[in-house]
Amino acid sequence: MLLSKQLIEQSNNTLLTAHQRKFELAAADINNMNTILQKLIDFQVAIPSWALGTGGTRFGRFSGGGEPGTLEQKIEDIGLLHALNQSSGAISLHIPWDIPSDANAIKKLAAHHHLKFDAVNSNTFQDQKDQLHSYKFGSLHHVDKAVRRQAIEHNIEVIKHGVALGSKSLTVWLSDGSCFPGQLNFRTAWKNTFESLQEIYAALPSDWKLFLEYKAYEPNFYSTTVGDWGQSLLYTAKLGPKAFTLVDLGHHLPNANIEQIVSLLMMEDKLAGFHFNDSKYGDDDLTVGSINPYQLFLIFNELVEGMDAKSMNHATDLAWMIDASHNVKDPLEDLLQSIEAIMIAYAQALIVDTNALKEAQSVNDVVKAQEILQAAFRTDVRPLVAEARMQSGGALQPIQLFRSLKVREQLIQERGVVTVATGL
Ligand SMILES: [Mn+2]
Repeated sequence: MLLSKQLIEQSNNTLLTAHQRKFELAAADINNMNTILQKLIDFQVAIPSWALGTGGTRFGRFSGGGEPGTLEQKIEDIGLLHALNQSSGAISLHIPWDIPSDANAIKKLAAHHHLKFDAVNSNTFQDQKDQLHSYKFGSLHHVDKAVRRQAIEHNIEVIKHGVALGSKSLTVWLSDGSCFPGQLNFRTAWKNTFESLQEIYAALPSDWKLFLEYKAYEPNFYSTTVGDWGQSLLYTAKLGPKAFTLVDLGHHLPNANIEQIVSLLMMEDKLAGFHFNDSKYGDDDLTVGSINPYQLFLIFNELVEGMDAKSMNHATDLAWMIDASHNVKDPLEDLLQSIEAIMIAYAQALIVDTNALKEAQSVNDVVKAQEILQAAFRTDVRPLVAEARMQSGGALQPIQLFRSLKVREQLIQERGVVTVATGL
């Protein structure tokens, strides 16, 4: 289904007076409002093709109705999100879950919904039906060269799919690791992985990037071969200038200082971008900003400061993507909440008084530094985010409109109650 501009405008008109009152109040204290609004308008977050269905756990999956059963339907769903918030203008495909049968037709459909193709993702953490060798004991680090070869070829295949669609980057996340002490020789595993990555790196087109995502644990529980940002950076530094380290917020051990990691990766020009989500305990894949919005703000504060220090384009120089899963929510409503949380954290980072903060840091005024950061964090920037959304043609209240238009009910009518999206 398509949401007409007219429906969105009608809805905005009924909310306009209340919005303007809140916006003017918020705007009164902000100097460079137009610059901030333009940055918010430009900022786009890619939606992964596996986030449109209801997420599961290893104990069960409770599918909702009207889930997209095909790649075409997934693109339509992201088109709906983008129509509502004008901030979800890209899709990130997972191969082999979403192999396009006709790349040109898929490209056309995406363009019709004003969507671009973000990074393509390979999958060597599962065995596929027709696969010759198993990834039970890893893929790029495997002790058997034939398994490594198969995993390398798969990644090269994924690059080819991406080229056909206009993607410019490959994200590699490996579940390779070990569950028990003694299972692996760490150095052999590292060297095998590095040699495999070198072959994939060599197959990248000249304008492509390789993103290497790390994760502390799970599915392996004793060691992970790309287990933290140091290990990922070691690989990407040795691979070359087209290799970058990807930060997934849920892939750290508890209480890790992610904002510091981000800051240093940017300093080294090695930050690829983000997989956004939130977590309480581990890789929980919860809605962005649902558990620890202050951490998200602190990360964006480092991002904005670091990108500005290098004159980077906030919207295009790093990769922004959601990587979350939704056990108990409507996936589309959840994604709207995640995008909103990202935009709020970004807007708060944009209003930090950077000069005052530098001044406070230079004289060790710890209290002042905290006051400056928390003044931004405690500012209600929702009217700014809503204004940017309205100016770019989106809805002032996306979730409210999604519900009042009964979008999910219509999708269930179109697709049926029992539909299951591909993914985990
Ligand atoms: Mn991820």
